[in-house]
Amino acid sequence: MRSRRWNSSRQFIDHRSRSRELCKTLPKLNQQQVDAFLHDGYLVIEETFPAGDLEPLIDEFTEAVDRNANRAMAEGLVNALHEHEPFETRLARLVESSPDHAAADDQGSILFEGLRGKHKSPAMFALLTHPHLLDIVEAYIGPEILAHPQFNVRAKLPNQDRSVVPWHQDLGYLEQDAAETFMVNFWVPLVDSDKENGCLEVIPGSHLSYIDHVGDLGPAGNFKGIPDDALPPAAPVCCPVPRGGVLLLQHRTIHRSVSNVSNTVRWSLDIRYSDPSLPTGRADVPGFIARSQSSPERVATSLDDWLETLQA
Ligand SMILES: O=C(O)CCC(=O)C(=O)O
Repeated sequence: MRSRRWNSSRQFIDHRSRSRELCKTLPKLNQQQVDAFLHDGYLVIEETFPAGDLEPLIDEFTEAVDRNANRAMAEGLVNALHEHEPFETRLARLVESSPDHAAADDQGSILFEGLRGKHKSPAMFALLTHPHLLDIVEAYIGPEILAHPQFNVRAKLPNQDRSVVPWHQDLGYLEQDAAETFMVNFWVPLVDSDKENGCLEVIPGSHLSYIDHVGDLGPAGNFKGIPDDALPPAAPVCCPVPRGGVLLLQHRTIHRSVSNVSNTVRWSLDIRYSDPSLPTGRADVPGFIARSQSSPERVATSLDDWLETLQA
């Protein structure tokens, strides 16, 4: 195992003084919270936006689950629609009751269409450009903000090995040209999240160095990550986050998600932001400009603008 100390105290100090200036305008972050994220590499903010602001996205996923259920029924993958189950449980009941559980639960199953990875929709665009999220990002990197191309929606089902994510740093999933790009990463649950339904755990202070990642980790062997014997000694912290809250992470903060041992689906998004002038670690996939003081005309104002950047 080779590890590399991140020795950029200058960048650290610059961010701190910038944030001290900007956080005065933020109703949602006090100075202590601003500093805690820089110092610890993570921060739970319990009330980030009114939970109702997540409804449009939840409605889109609810419709997708219904559409997928009907297709799966037509194709014989499921034999009950479970249409009275709520958002929190319907997908789990569909998969569990399938006569071919392995096929239903497969990542490529029609039951998960539109419910995994890079969901691009009006509600997703609205969430990515939510002013409260962008205000938080601005406190750390200033008013030039790129919605980073790496983001995910995750429907983490009960007792589903393939969605248990081992210890890793998000930088381990990016090209290393992004090593010095300060990123503000948000983990956004769409339902109340806790240890039982598989929330995240973090290692405080682990954001100061990068540790090489290896493959085939996690109970299903499907993720890159950091082996246990290479982890720093600090005790992990479990980070339950209520719906309407977020967990902030830096791109070197070591974190994992634990198994969902509840009987509900732990729905979440993970999204990221960085300065548009700095490498994203995903040179081949564009993000979009979510906020810009210097070039407001470059800001994407709709889903169409976002989709256009992908074609450029
Ligand atoms: O949501 C999860 O289960 C894992 C999320 C994660 O590890 C990440 O966002 O990097």
